[in-house]
Amino acid sequence: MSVEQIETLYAAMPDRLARARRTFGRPLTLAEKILVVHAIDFDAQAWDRGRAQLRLRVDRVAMQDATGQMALLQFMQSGKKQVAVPSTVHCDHLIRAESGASDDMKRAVTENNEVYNFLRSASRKYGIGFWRPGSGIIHQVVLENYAFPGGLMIGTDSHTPNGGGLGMLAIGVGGADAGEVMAGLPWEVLHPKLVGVRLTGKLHGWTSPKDVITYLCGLLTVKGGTNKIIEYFGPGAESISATGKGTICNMGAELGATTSVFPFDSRMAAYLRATERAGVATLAEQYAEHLVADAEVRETPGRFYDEIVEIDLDQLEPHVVGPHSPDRARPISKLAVDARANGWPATIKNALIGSCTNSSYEDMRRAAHIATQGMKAGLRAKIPFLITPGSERIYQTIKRDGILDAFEKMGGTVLANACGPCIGQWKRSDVGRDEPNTIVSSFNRNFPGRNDGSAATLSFLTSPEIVTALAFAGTLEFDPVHGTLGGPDGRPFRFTPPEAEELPRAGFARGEEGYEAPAEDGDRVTVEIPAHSERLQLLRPFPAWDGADFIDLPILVKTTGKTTTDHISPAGRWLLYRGHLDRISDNMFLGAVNAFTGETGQGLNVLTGERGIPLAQIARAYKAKGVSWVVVGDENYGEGSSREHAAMSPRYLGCKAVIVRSFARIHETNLKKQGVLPLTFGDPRDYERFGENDRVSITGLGGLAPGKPVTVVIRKPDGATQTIRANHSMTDEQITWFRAGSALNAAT
Ligand code: MIC
Ligand code: SF4
Repeated sequence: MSVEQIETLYAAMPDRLARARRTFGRPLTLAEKILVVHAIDFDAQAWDRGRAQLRLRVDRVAMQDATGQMALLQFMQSGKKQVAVPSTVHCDHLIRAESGASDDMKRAVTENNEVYNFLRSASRKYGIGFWRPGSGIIHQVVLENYAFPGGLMIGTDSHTPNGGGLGMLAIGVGGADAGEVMAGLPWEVLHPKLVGVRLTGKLHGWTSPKDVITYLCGLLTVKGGTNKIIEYFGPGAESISATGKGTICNMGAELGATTSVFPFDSRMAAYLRATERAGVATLAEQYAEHLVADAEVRETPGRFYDEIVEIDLDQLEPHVVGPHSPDRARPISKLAVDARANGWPATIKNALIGSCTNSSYEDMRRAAHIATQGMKAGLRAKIPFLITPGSERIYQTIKRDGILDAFEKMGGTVLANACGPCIGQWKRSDVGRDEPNTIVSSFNRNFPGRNDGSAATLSFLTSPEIVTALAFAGTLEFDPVHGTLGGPDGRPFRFTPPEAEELPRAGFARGEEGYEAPAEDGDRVTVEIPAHSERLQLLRPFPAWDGADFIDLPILVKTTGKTTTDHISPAGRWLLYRGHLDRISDNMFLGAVNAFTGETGQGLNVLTGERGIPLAQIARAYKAKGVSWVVVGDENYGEGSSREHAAMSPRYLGCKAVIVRSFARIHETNLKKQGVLPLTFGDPRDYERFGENDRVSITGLGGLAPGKPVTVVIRKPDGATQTIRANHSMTDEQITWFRAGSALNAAT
């Protein structure tokens, strides 16, 4: 948005907010202010947290290259000529880390040519800004260029909340949501509950923004934030830089939170000025009282938030989380003991810094401060040390300021400005396929198989400065905060706490940032999709519901334990097929653990009796016979990413319903959008009732209505039946999606 458009938004705030205070009869939190200002129709809107469906006008849409393909393919089905809101595409996920930035970039551009041409031509045609491969990771580029206090954006990536570091409500969604908003429809979301996090004290020494969020992950768990906005406030907030706030909001996705946000302050203004947006900074300063929670809320928060968490930054220790889940948290001082108790290999094989979560100038400088200390003591990295800068601007700046040089001298390799190893785009040759091994990174996710495709890799997450110190030690036994390392002279060496400026003194260096504006006349641009592409496939609408109940459907899989989107639709090499629904569907449930057999990704074809068959193959066999199926799952099903392939592939291969203990927000919406029934057990123990050879009927679908449970009948192989209730959270409108076969069918 231009400064003028932001000014128009801000100018409307005083009146709108005063009206909301009158209607609610109380002061407002920051998140509420942003929601109120973006309501399509304030008066018609129900403002009932945890229950009402909000209809909102968003300021911006951002898409990355892996999810953006489906978002654009769906937008194209709307038949619109131009996007209705400012939108951008960012090429970051498809670049594989192999031998360093320059070679990796060349290879990516060749390998992904077809996909990049599609994204570029569609962007040019429909009025979308296009950020070339190498320009940086979506969230870093958005923070540098587009995020602003008080704004509302959606992004086809779960870490979109990064924008909360600049006081924006930035929310991760599936591609269907993005496609609809770009086609001019309002954006709908369940009115989130509000968690207030009051920060006191100051960040200091080794403790960094990452520790605020890893600590919180331990406290609230990966589902603690579902359908909630985490709003930070309190005197400690101002001790955190804008990019540090970005780190905290970014990784709020690991709590399952709808989004996270910080109040506007001087650190945000400084960042806006450093990124050449002084006009926005001045405007925000002028309207500052509207870009923070009301005074009464800050003074007596307990009355206005649904939950309150207090964190004293003075007391907070650096934390390390993992392996396999970001909420497995402990302070660094307990890491060695925990590793020994669990038999995790202490030797670290790789140390990685960067990613969208932690690749700011401040992060890199703090890590470089540790790197320089280590080298002065005569040490070098004991293990491979990989650095992914978040954007071209960061890359150019850290190069100019000698930071890259420090990393390289210590033995590090600089990778492209992209997601790389964070999303399995990492060609690793240092360990055998199923060899248990330990890695540490400053990333945000660590589900099994995430980084290198191997579930045997134990991935720990912590701040970039701790990762850098661990790279010198090569072992989880080392605690850089309290311990010493043996220097080459045999004398014990102790790191001093990292220190860094948050913003480059000489300003950011600007290289070729790689932005391409849309065409003046989109009508003259053709979207490039080669006829027999293996990577891109135009979508065909899913069939509408035929009006019949679902009778005697087999259970394709009953998953046990964590079933993240990485389990349902793995990334890594499968990223190749994100624009080709048929091809990517071969990855369906490859990472899911089958409760019936203990196998991963495999199961029983109940029609033929064959065992050990990949689940996607079984689904295809059922589909060929016209047999639909259901999935049974556990808690927080669909946790993690926004990739709607985890809903589209099941839909495409014949899934009618997913019945679980609980859902993660984005995935539940994605299932609804694609016309699959998302159901939760009336009683969580009902999960135990489902057996491998049972058949499942879901009845009364003609009378599907909001808040009304459906009946699920489980028929056992001996013919005995058990009837249970299952709940859904569909609104009237969402029920029309189910009937039409998908949200897109309902809209067109
Ligand atoms: C992730 O971090 O899991 C991803 C890869 O960025 C995903 C998006 C995708 O799968 O393309 C996300 O976070 O939404
Ligand atoms: Fe990319 Fe990793 Fe960030 Fe997802 S979490 S956007 S894969 S860097």
